[in-house]
Amino acid sequence: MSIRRCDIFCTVIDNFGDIGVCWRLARQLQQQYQMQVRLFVDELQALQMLCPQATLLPYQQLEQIDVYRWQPAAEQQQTTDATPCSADFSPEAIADLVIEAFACELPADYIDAMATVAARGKQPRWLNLEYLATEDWADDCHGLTSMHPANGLRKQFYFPGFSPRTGGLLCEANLLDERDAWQADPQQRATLLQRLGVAWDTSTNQRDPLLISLFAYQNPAVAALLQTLSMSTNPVLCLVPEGKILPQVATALGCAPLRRGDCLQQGNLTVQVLPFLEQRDYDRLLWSCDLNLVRGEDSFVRAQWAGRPLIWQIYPQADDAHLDKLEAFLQRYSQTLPPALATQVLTCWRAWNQPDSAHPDWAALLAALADWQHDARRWAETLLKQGDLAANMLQFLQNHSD
Ligand code: TRH
Repeated sequence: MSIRRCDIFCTVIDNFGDIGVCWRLARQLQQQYQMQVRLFVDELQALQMLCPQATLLPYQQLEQIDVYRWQPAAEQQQTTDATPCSADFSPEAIADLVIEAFACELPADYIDAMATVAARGKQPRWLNLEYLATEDWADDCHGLTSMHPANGLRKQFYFPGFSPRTGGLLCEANLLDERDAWQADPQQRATLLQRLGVAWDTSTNQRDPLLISLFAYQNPAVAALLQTLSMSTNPVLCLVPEGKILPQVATALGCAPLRRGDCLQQGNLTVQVLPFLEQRDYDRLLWSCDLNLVRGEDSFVRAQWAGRPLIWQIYPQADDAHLDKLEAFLQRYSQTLPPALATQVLTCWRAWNQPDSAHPDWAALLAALADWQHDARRWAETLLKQGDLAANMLQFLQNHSD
């Protein structure tokens, strides 16, 4: 069955990762595979953060993708303004591939239409795109099928992950070439930073400061990190896109609440607050920095593709379930590092995620950045060997066609 049309349903739980992944996948399926894509999102404000040309209108076309606002059933019960989604949910309009992201519940009338299409002979393919998995169990869960109790429609579970038996990671076909071209041309970085209002002087022969990006949830560990950076022998420039970490950065620096554009100096450290960037610019920022502190899911994956050292703050879950996920990733990642560096990375990542659990030597980690750089680049190349998520997904659909 050739897949020409894809419908992606996304609910924004909180933050930007859900829509970040769906928007990226939608664009890739449209641009690389010329699919006709409809993207259904319940919170257009979140999309607007990543894609400033998005509006709050119930329908719009963005980069050749039809974007609709929809309200999942659970949300409809909580509001008096349950405006129906304006998209066509007739059986003729149902896509060949239906992706429900992160187990969001498809509209009942949409499922009914899928059942009608199935009764006519061929069920649309239905995938539940899961959250990123780092643990081994994902190998066995990837691709499992569940049957709808009422109408027998089959849905398969698709797990992004780090082993060849999972679905891989989102990565556009030209991403690493674009990254390489960017990293080979310091002028591009200078132009980006100037556009973002960062004072970046390329005219002198002075050494560039160490460039760090900081995207994090609330995190008390930031104080010790910033203190170490302020005592660095070389200048450090830490760029912080607006977000949840700002109050703790302000406390650590002993200053008034921080706002976009603010720039503060402490010792050899300069901290500058950036606006939240358009999603493509955020990639470019990651490519530009010597160290990226990232969080959640999508920025974590993008920082790996950047081929630069990274520190991950994992999305916290109930009962500390996220810590197993963190350790599973660290197991994979640290195996590819020289032992001394691996120990530093393990300690610092653990301390970043559980400030009382470990005593990080941030200074030692920073001193190892140049070595880590080579490994970070190699890691990205290794990951690419398992293929990218969109290509793997289409292959999966072909291999499991019924
Ligand atoms: O925003 P997040 O914390 O999202 C999280 C995770 O996805 C988590 O798994 C999920 O359960 C939870 O949300 C609900 O972090 P994440 O995943 O990195 O998503 C951020 C997105 O924002 C990503 O697509 C990158 C993008 N981004 C920009 O476009 N511009 C920016 O300036 C920044 C800092 C990020």
